[in-house]
Amino acid sequence: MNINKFSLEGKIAWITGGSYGIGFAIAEAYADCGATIVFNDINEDLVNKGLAAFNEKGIKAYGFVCDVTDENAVNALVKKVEVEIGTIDILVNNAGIIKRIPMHEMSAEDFRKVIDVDLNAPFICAKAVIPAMKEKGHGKIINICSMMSELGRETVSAYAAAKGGLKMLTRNICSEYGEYNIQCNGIGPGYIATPQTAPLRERQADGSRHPFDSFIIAKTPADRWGNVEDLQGPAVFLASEASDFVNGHVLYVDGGILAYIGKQP
Ligand code: NAP
Ligand code: GCO
Repeated sequence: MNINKFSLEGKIAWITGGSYGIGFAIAEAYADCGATIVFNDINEDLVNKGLAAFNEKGIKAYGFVCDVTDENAVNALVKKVEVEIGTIDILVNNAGIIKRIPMHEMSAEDFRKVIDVDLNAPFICAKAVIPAMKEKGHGKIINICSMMSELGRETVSAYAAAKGGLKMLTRNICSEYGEYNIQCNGIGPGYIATPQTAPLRERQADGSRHPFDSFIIAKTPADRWGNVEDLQGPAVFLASEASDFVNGHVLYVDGGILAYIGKQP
């Protein structure tokens, strides 16, 4: 097999919410494989934080302030990138939020906000890049799903609904655009140590592990939380020619949680 199938040389990759966390790690891996990196975040401070972090890694990245829920802003970003840098070959819908509130206490506004960022925005961003991908005759769209695309748990009703919907949006983009050589797949990270999950890992006052931390360790065959580097290889695979016949799939990178009933207490 030609190992260059995993190369991203000459490709332009847009990672939404890529200033830090999972998005940044994926962007770093794509840059290491030769891609030009475009990222956005919700405010200038975060974009500058991301630019500084990429610069520290020796990566020339293009950063933009853009709220992915704002369709006009997204379309303007894509147009600007196409004019100044080139058409986008790879889109990673990474930007996301979570609100951990018991459903009976959650406002409809909070529910809508999570759906807006975690489901409506991936639709907006994918819709913005598909026309040029159709024109070029190829494209890769990678939606960052979640174990909550498959499972529920207390307090994450909006997030699970959004990520479940994102799994089906992934399958529908595959169905509608596969004939144009556009592959749309998901990555379903398990529990990854990032700012988003920091509240679930905080040490207790007595120095003991957070109960949820212990719970996840017992549910994970790998016996550890994931780190952002665990996602880099799968993300490169799904962005590269090596996955041209993989479409509509959610690749779970979860250390085996979804396969495991959990360690007996
Ligand atoms: P994170 O640390 O919260 O980072 C999310 C990024 O998206 C942040 O830079 C955030 O900016 C940005 N963002 C949020 N709303 C945005 C908007 N409207 N427009 C533009 N950017 C926006 O999350 P993460 O842990 O790296 O997770 C990244 C993705 O993986 C998310 O979709 C998450 O649901 C998913 N995921 C995470 C885990 C995990 O265990 N960490 C597991 C499965 C799936 P702000 O800082 O301003 O919010
Ligand atoms: C939670 C966590 C999870 C992870 C991830 C798991 O509160 O349960 O935040 O939702 O973020 O989505 O795959």
